[in-house]
Amino acid sequence: MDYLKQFSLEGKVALVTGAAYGIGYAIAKAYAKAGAKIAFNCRGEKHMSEAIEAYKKDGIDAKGYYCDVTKEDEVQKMVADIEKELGTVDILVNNAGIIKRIPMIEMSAEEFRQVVDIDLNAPFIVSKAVIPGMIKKGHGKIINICSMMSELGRETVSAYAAAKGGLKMLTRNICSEYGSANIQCNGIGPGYIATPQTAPLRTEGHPFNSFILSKTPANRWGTPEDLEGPAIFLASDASNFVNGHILYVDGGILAYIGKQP
Ligand code: NAP
Ligand code: GCO
Repeated sequence: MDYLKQFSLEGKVALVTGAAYGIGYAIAKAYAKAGAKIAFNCRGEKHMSEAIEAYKKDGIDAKGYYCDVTKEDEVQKMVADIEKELGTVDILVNNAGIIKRIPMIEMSAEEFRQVVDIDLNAPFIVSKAVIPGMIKKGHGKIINICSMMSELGRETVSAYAAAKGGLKMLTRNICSEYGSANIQCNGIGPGYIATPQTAPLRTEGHPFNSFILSKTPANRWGTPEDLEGPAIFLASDASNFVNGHILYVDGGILAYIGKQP
């Protein structure tokens, strides 16, 4: 038996939300290389045209859709358009997300709600839109991009940690509710990855940079490419009996007390 075949995504349709750049882009690129047809969304014209250009340069014919994942009508239309143009969504990666780093007592309720809306409510909305098609097709894969903040807190990220903790439990609940329809729903919990989202933490001399290196056995920031293999695994037949699991891809941070100063 060709063991690599079980990792193939040939003939599959993958929707990766927020995949104009960053982690989503890397995952979508990896899925395309594994044989999947790619659909992605973002909100702005500039990011969309730059992304289409970048995918083309990587030899990928990705289809971009304008969609704010917090808006259920836009999501329902995007999924219907994907089904018309590419086919039923076989693989969904709920990747779109934001963070606001504000001390909790200085954060407005509106700012808290905005983070939870994008990082938790949106994965519910998009999953709800694709699950009926997956049930009809007899299989589906949903991968939620969680975070180390699904397990740990830190100063200034209360909304983000609450949302990502909730996303861990939404992952387990989709597993529980739709596992019998042969839908596997798992999470990926990236560690600290070098993307635009963490750029403010990686500026020259920023104390957070040396802090993270001291907490990471691999002694480096992760790259979006570090997530490609785990994402392919969870989207492929190789993980058909893995369900409700959060796979941490963090260079060992969660296992490590930190380097002695
Ligand atoms: P990023 O570079 O900031 O990219 C975020 C993406 O989400 C962008 O494409 C953005 O598109 C999209 N997005 C945000 N709000 C949206 C909305 N309402 N509707 C549609 N798209 C929206 O972030 P990243 O570092 O790649 O992170 C991607 C995911 O991984 C996030 O869920 C993040 O929480 C998670 N994560 C990141 C790290 C890390 O260290 N970087 C670690 C753990 C988990 P627009 O162009 O439309 O804004
Ligand atoms: C932060 C970072 C983290 C990472 C990631 C860690 O401010 O602490 O942005 O939240 O983005 O979620 O897994």
